[in-house]
Amino acid sequence: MNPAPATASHRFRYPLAIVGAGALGLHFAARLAAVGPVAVIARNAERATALRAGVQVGGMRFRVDAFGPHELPLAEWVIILVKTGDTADAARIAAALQPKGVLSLQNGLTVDQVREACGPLRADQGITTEGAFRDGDLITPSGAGETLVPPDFSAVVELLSKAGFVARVEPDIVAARLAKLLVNLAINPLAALFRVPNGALCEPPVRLYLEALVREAWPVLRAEGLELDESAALARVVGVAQATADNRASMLQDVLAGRRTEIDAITGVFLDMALKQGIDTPTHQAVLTLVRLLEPPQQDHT
Ligand code: KPL
Repeated sequence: MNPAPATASHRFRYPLAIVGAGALGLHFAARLAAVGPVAVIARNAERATALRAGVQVGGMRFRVDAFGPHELPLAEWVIILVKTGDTADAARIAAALQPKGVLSLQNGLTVDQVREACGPLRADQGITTEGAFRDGDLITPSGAGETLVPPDFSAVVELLSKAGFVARVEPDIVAARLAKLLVNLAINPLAALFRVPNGALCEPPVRLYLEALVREAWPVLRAEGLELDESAALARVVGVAQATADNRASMLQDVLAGRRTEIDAITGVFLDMALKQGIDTPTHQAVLTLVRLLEPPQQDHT
């Protein structure tokens, strides 16, 4: 996808733009739009037109300032909220908005890819544990999480806080990203395999699997810089699962919609780390194989 940069006929500069019109992107956009202008960049012009007609987010009908990739506005700051398979395209679009900075809030570890696509622009990756899911045209926010951003992005924290999100600057964003990876490693594949909302993962029988995944994951993530022992790691995962109890994890949503999942960007990335460290992680390996079996044979990043 070749993004078209903003032209002189379309000069309004949004304080914030979101690249990605999935459940989470629209959840963020709806709340931000209640307190100021926000642009949403959809995957194509047809989707943008549909969004401009309105979308239901929770109890609110929301007319989105939506744009396709060939009619881009300008923006001060850009948040990327697309699936990991679409990162490079999304980052190129984000850069074409001519912002002060591009912030990925995606799952997985996408920071290198985003930086590469953004060139000299300030670009980094924060984390969010906000949850939302989509049923047809209805987006349902499901459990307030928190959003942590690197120090250079305090302006984004201000915008998010004004919209009522729990957001803050996190000086050790590398550790925060590893903590989010831990959460995704345990919650996402199990939610997809057992087809349950996040809260059910803390109860038997799935709890056993959750504990096994955390037990294998924490030594690997610790060696990468996440200062958590086994019980703290488990408490972190259970805390997020309970805070987003009614949410369908994004991997479950992908499986139910017949889409490709983010298993390679989550468990695949983790298995590479474990391999480099020479640590055996058979349960994660099994989970990767099982989730791949649920995916459609052809790539489909819609
Ligand atoms: O990031 C998430 C996801 O679903 O991808 C969590 C935090 C697990 C919330 O569901």
